[in-house]
Amino acid sequence: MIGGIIGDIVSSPYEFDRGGIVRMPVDVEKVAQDAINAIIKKVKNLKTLNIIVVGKTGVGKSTLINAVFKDELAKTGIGKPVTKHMCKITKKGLPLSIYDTRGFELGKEVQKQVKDEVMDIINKGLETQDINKKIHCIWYCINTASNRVEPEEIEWLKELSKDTQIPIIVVLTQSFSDKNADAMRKMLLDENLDVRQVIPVLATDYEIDDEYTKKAHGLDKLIQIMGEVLPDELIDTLQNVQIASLADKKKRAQVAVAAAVTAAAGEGAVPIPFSDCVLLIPTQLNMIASITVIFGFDVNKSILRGFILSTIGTGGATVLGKTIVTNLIKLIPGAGSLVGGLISAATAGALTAALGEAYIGIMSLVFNGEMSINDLESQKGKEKMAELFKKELKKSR
Ligand SMILES: Nc1nc2c(ncn2[C@@H]2O[C@H](COP(=O)(O)OP(=O)(O)OP(=O)(O)O)[C@@H](O)[C@H]2O)c(=O)[nH]1
Ligand SMILES: [Mg+2]
Repeated sequence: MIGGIIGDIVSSPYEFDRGGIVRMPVDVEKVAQDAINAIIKKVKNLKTLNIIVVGKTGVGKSTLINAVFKDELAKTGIGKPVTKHMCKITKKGLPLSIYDTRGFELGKEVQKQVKDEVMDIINKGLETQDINKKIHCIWYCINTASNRVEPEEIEWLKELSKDTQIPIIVVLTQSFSDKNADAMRKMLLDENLDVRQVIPVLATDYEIDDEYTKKAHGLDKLIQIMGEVLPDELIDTLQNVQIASLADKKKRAQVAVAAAVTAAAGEGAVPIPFSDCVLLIPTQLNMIASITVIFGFDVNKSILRGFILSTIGTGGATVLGKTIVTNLIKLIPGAGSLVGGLISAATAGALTAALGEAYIGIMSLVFNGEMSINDLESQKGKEKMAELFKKELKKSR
């Protein structure tokens, strides 16, 4: 009997069954609070990602930034001038700084200043030896719609890649014509530039005429390449702040699930008295916290409480561990039954995997706008969570 068992919050002391086995009912409130604490700690520990965005005025830098990162950063963030032609955009609580560079279209003299300022910012970051202060990537934006790339831009791209070790990604903005984008990409590739990728992007839908709108595209590719060029320490940050690729968030979240499954299997053969805690031990809490951070949503305690209750369904004093676990196990094909009051390593792993996948499923629905974060607190949201968990259990091995 899982799902919908939304009983009172249990905070009672140990109970004994007829065999004298100690049962420890789960204190859902405490578990939810522990999960929130774990999330807060993880967010606090995220390293700051620093990106320089270069490109002539009007190429679509701000549009790109707003489409890739959460909170409409270019619109709502605070822009602080750090040099004559560079503005650092940040937002409280977001582990991200964008250096927006301007003036590259204003002739040779200003171009030289911009170049010097970029190098200066890069070198200052390097001097600190602090990952939170270093520049991790440069997005060099060129407008596809302009149909041309100035020789000075090619020249600078060559200089930049020669003078720094920072990965450079060329973003071909406003690529509403695939043909033009392909031609420009090919032309740039022929220059043998030392850049990581040349990616055509349309950051937001583009209405060509009343009948035809070109859909936004290319942002997922940009995130994928970012995932490849950034050091591992910054991948959780990237996923936390990006809103452009669900596939990449899921992939990263599944890494967290796999790690938890391995750990849970290692902790397997859990004695049944504690089995209603088995899903709530630090391994699973940590997994849920990791997935939350990767998705980057503001998940509150009430949502987590709902998730716990609607998946493992504990909480009611009438529903004790053995019943829950026995019923959950019945859903897992080939898991057998409880033997000697222990659940096997495989079962512990399967339960953990199902819990993680169900949570990823819920987060994905929110990402796609099929549910809102607030919906998760409603009865409908809880039913959805229970349904996903059940489905995942049935899928397992
Ligand atoms: N539909 C659509 N319009 C875009 C896109 N990128 C840029 N634009 C439009 O191009 C114009 C300039 O875009 P911005 O993002 O402000 O360009 P910017 O590079 O930030 O410009 P500056 O801040 O002046 O340097 C705006 O009117 C945008 O709406 C896109 O991907 N899709
Ligand atoms: Mg702008």
